[in-house]
Amino acid sequence: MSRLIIVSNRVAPISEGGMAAGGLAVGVYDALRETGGMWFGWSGEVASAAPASPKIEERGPVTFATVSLTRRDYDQYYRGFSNDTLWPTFHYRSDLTHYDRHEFDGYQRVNAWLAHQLIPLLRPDDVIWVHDYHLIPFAEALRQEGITNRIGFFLHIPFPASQVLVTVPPHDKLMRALCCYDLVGVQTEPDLRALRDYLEHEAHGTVSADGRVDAYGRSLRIGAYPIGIYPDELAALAKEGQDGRHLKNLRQTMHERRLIVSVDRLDYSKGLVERFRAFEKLLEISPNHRAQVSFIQVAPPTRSDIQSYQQIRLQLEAESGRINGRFAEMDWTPIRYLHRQYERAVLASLFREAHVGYVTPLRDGMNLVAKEYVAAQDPEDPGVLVLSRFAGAAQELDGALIVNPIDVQGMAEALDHALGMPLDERRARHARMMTVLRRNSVSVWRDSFLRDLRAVRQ
Ligand code: GDG
Repeated sequence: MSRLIIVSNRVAPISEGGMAAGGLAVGVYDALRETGGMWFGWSGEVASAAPASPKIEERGPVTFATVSLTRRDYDQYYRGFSNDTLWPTFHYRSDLTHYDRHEFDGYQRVNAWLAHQLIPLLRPDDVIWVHDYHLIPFAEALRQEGITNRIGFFLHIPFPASQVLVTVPPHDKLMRALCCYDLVGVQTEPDLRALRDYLEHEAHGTVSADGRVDAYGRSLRIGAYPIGIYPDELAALAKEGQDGRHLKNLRQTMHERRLIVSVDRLDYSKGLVERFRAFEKLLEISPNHRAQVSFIQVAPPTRSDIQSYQQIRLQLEAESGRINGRFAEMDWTPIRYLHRQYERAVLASLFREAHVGYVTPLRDGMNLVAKEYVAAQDPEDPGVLVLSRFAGAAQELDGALIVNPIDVQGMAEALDHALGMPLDERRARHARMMTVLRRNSVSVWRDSFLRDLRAVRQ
């Protein structure tokens, strides 16, 4: 089978045991190990000058090829256009979108430069799979240098409604570039409908019922490929951690209280402020939960050099302080807000310990935490997932209590419902969701995308 080349903004650091930090990295790494291949992208380093060529590391059948970025490239391509223009817009936060034409120029320049760095490493029959919004123009840049290989693109974040996408001034250039791929994958059917709508009504292209597109003089395919996890591996990890130090310490401080858990990068798209207020509302409207329930929010820092991220951090610190000040007692802190990263195994066992998984983003491409929470449960005595309807995962996880994260009162009621749900109902909901997680695992996601990519132009 032809060699696989993965291109992503960051090349995930793979630890000695071969396990990377997140589900995506593990899933992609497995595919590389099976077929042999290369993972190309940014090393995460910012250096004073651009490297002449990528740094190459071989590990078994997988080659890692990484480059550093200059400060200017980082500011324009990564911090600027990717994370201060595309990220907020694609998450329906046009109010936070900042646009600077020089940053867009930098975004295109860095994409072209990255493509140029990859070309000497390519073989004619390689299949190239590019990931996420940082790299929309990557295929166009390769095509301009005469590369004819099959190239696929997967968007991990939501594809926004046309009327939102057109607020990005260079939307037409972005979408022309997107059509240089052979296959474009998005997470869910609503994302696919939004993409189709843009292609038909803004680009004046045609899209067939089975996803064949003709637009901007190019032919390609589009499809929905919901990303998954390895549910059974996560369950095993969660079980193993039950007697670990972190869990023992936690239990000692809980005194048999019920536990609600959330884990998110500290990002404004994750709906943290509304979530804190809904927990406050729960304590307000159901005093029986006071001193009986604790809420742990793990929120590791992310993109902290962007102003909107500094603001959400301040807001959250203020909210958790205010709510704790209002309800805490000598021996009970309602919200434990942890602004730091934990090991994957610790998080998995924390999920298993929690009676409620509280996952309420304002918008999310998929949200793997929702899936991980479900997989981590004890099937005999599972917890309940409270899930935002605006997470891609809500399209699949119909055993969750689905909420609208804007509706603080509605979320408080869902928490109350979850905390009181009888065992039979919890088991039935959990079993239903586990069936879906096993059916749509990360290997199914990857294999179906790659099968469709390999099939184009055959
Ligand atoms: C993007 C899209 C889409 C979190 N804190 C820690 C930690 N995590 C892990 C989680 C999970 C992953 O990071 C986060 O994945 P999500 O899917 O929840 O969210 P994004 O980071 O926004 O991911 C999203 C995803 O791409 C995949 O396509 O689902 O919609 O936005 O695995 O467990 N891991 C460790 N320590 C932490 O403190 N080790």
